This record gives sequence, structure tokens and C-alpha cells, in this order.
Amino acid sequence: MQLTRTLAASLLFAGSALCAEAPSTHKALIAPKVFIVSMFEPEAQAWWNIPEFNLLAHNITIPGLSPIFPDVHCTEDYEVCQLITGESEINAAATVTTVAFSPLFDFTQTYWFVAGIAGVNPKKVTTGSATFARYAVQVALQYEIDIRELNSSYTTGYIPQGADYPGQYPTNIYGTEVFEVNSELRTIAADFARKANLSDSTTAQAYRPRYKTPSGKYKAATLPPSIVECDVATSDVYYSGNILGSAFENTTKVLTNGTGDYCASAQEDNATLEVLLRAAVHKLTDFSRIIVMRTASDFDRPYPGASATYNLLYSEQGGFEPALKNLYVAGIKVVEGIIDGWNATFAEGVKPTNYIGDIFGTLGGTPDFGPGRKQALIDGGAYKKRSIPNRLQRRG
Ligand SMILES: *[C@@H]1O[C@H](CO)[C@@H](O)[C@H](O)[C@H]1NC(C)=O
Ligand SMILES: *[C@@H]1O[C@H](CO)[C@@H](O)[C@H](O)[C@H]1NC(C)=O
Ligand SMILES: *[C@@H]1O[C@H](CO)[C@@H](O)[C@H](O)[C@H]1NC(C)=O
Ligand SMILES: *[C@@H]1O[C@H](CO)[C@@H](O)[C@H](O)[C@H]1NC(C)=O
Ligand SMILES: *[C@@H]1O[C@H](CO)[C@@H](O)[C@H](O)[C@H]1NC(C)=O
Ligand SMILES: *[C@@H]1O[C@H](CO)[C@@H](O)[C@H](O)[C@H]1NC(C)=O
Ligand SMILES: *[C@H]1O[C@H](CO)[C@@H](O)[C@H](O)[C@H]1NC(C)=O
Repeated sequence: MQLTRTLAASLLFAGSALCAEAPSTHKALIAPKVFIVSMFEPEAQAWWNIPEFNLLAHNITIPGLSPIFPDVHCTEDYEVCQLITGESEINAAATVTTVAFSPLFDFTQTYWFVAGIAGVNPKKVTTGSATFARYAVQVALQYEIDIRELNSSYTTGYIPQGADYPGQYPTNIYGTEVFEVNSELRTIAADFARKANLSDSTTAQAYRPRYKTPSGKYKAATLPPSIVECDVATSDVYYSGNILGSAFENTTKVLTNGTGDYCASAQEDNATLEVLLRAAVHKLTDFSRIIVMRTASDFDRPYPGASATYNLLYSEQGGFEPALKNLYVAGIKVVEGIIDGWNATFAEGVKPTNYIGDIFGTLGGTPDFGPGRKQALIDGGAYKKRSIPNRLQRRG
């Protein structure tokens, strides 16, 4: 495999101008220690013009990347690289597939560092914080009926696929509903990030007290930014409000069998993880080397008394700037921690003690969520044999 890829890479370099700039080491594949996954330009720029390294030393154009982000960026020595997916699940899947399966790279020892901003659950975190996930849950992969066409038995319009009511476990499984990453690595990464002095804004400081309530249910939202280990939801739909916030909190619980702790919402992570999993099946990537960090740019639901539209469209929460800044401020500690500890720890890898992978158990082991490999494969593949009507035939 290694030989084939080296050969393919040489052929690529020799045969065409695919690279804006071909790496000087033609014989060796590019083997980054850390690969930063950014989703859009402001997240990417947070890592440019920093004193530690120059990610723009090499721009490598790869066919298949986003039309607006056509290059992978790498430092002079290729130890740290960065891609920019473009936003939402389709862009993330297409871009990460292009890179993960590219013959230019050797990713067998690479740490994938998803570093993006996110909306956050005020019960768990405040703006400016950096969250580190163990689970990523594709919360909107469900049926949906507008709540106005449902009766009072329904508290949300989202119904798990193959189920009748919210809160039930889905019986139609696509395989991307939940990913679980290395929780030992997550803790190490979060501890690195805790060395950072997080950035904040005066606007955010002025906004947070609005989440004070007598019960203290949003206490986390009123505190200064911090590092929090909690889970991320993925949805193409950029949602806001109490009902969807609560609905997806519940979906996370159901899909992770009660273990997941929903705190951040983004539009890409499960797509990225699905690709890294498919690449891991072919030993191109190591699924135990993934860190998912999301910094908090805004709240997913309003403070008590305010509306969902105000929260989404009109509020000045002051979290966007510090969230972008903290991608670098917290993230650089993670990158440096990995590189400085390479020989001692990270070259060999951090052994996970938890299950890692998807709901099918694709990488081996026994998922600690989902109905078990056997049933998941039945629910995922054998639906045609079942005689349950319409809703099961309409999967796409
Ligand atoms: C890489 O691209 C960036 C813009 O995206 C540019 O600023 C930088 O100079 C380029 N680097 C090289 C080595 O051409
Ligand atoms: C609401 O609709 C569901 C599905 O049609 C039905 O089973 C249930 O009895 C209805 N509940 C009420 C309170 O009307
Ligand atoms: C953290 O940064 C703030 C300003 O952003 C500064 O006032 C404070 O002294 C810093 N604390 C430490 C421990 O570096
Ligand atoms: C989430 O679950 C809680 C507890 O079961 C329930 O009270 C709440 O209505 C659910 N939220 C939604 C939007 O369905
Ligand atoms: C790590 O190991 C490599 C190869 O053995 C060596 O060249 C390098 O100096 C070591 N780095 C550190 C920081 O010890
Ligand atoms: C997760 O919950 C579902 C639905 O309640 C159940 O069928 C399944 O066995 C549970 N899986 C694990 C690993 O506990
Ligand atoms: C999405 O990925 C996160 C990790 O970032 C994982 O916790 C979650 O279970 C995944 N969800 C889905 C539906 O794939």
C-alpha cells in the first residue's frame, strides 16, 4: 500500500501541475503530525499570521477540494497542515474524502484536529469557551413534520427515522448517526487547552448575565469562558430556540444511550468523522487520532424572556470574535502539546479505553451506543424485507 501510494504520488508530481507548489521531498509522502480541519475562512485565518508557524508556506492544490478553498496549506516542514472544508455536511464529506484518500499523504500517524466555532447550549457552556467532544451526533437525520401540523402529543416536529414519536430509538439506521472518538486523547487535548488564557469580549461579558435565572439552569452561560468536555451535534440546518435546543439535546441522549452530553452544534463534524472512519477501514487514517474542538460563538437558545428570532438574528452576543480567536489560543496548545510530546507519547499513539467508531462497529469492538452491530446492520441494510409502510420505503 505504502509503495503504491508513493508511486502514485511521484506520478502525480511528475505528470502534472496539480500542485500549486510540489513538495521538495518528492520521494516521501507528506506525513503531517497534526492536520487542522477548518470549515470556513475566518476559522482558517485564525491560524495564519501567528508566531508559532506559517501554515501558508506551502499551498497544495488538490482536485476535488472546494472551488473556493482549493488548497491544503502546510508549514515549511509539513508537520502541520490545514484544510478548509466549506460549510455544511456535503462540503465536509467531499473535501475530507479528497484529502484522506489522496496519494500525496501518509496519514497513518496524523492527528486530525477539527477546530471550528459552534452554537452552544447555555446549560453547559458559555460563549468564548472551547468544547472537546467524545460523541458527534447527527441530530437532524430524522423525519420532520412542522410542529403546527402535529397534535399535542408531540413536543417537537423531529421524529427518529423508523419510529413514531420523538424520544424513541430509530429503527432506520444510516450509520452516521453517532461517532465516538478517543476519550483519553480528548482529555489530554483538553488539558493542553486549559493552559491557554482564553480571549473574551466586553460585549460577551455584558450579555452573559441575561442568562441568570432563579433555578440557575443556565449558570454555565453566565460564567467566563472555559474549556469543557462535552459533545457536538451536527446538522445542516442552523437552528435556534428552546424547542429545537431541547429536541436535539434529547436526540443526543437517545442516540448515545444516555452517555452523550449535548453542548455544541455545528454543521460538519459527523461528515468529517464518517470519512475518517471510511479511510481508517483501509488503514489510511487512525481513528484513535481525532480531536473535535468547537469554540462557542453564540447560544443555541435565547435567555429567558427573549425570542428564538432575537437569539438567532438580532442579538449582539459578542461571542464570534473570541470564539475565532480561541480556536488559535486554545488550539495552539493542543498542536504544540502533540508536537512537543511526539517522541514520548504521540508517535506511538494514545490508546483509547472507550469504544471508538460508528454505530455499525465498522472498526471492530462493541459500540456502547446503538442497538448493537447485528441489529444496526439489519436496520441499516435489510429494510426492504420489512413490511412496514411508506416511511420505510421513502429513505433516500
Ligand atoms: C498560499 O496562499 C495564501 C493565500 O491563501 C497566500 O497568502 C500565500 O502567500 C500562499 N503561499 C505561497 C507559498 O504561495
Ligand atoms: C396525536 O396523533 C397521533 C398520531 O396520529 C395519535 O396516535 C394520537 O392519539 C394523537 N393524540 C392526540 C392527543 O390527539
Ligand atoms: C489573561 O489575559 C488577560 C487579557 O486578555 C490578562 O489581563 C491576564 O493577565 C492574562 N492572564 C494570564 C494568567 O496570563
Ligand atoms: C426532551 O425531553 C424532556 C424529558 O423527557 C421532555 O420534557 C421535553 O419535552 C423534550 N423536549 C422536546 C422538545 O421534545
Ligand atoms: C524525536 O525523535 C527523532 C528521531 O528519533 C529525533 O530526530 C528528534 O530529535 C526527537 N525529538 C525530540 C524533541 O526529542
Ligand atoms: C441503546 O438503546 C437502545 C434502545 O433503548 C437499546 O436497544 C440498545 O440495546 C442500547 N444499546 C446499548 C449498547 O446499551
Ligand atoms: C457526529 O460526530 C460527533 C463527534 O464530533 C459524535 O459525537 C456524534 O455521535 C456524531 N453524530 C452522528 C449522527 O454522526
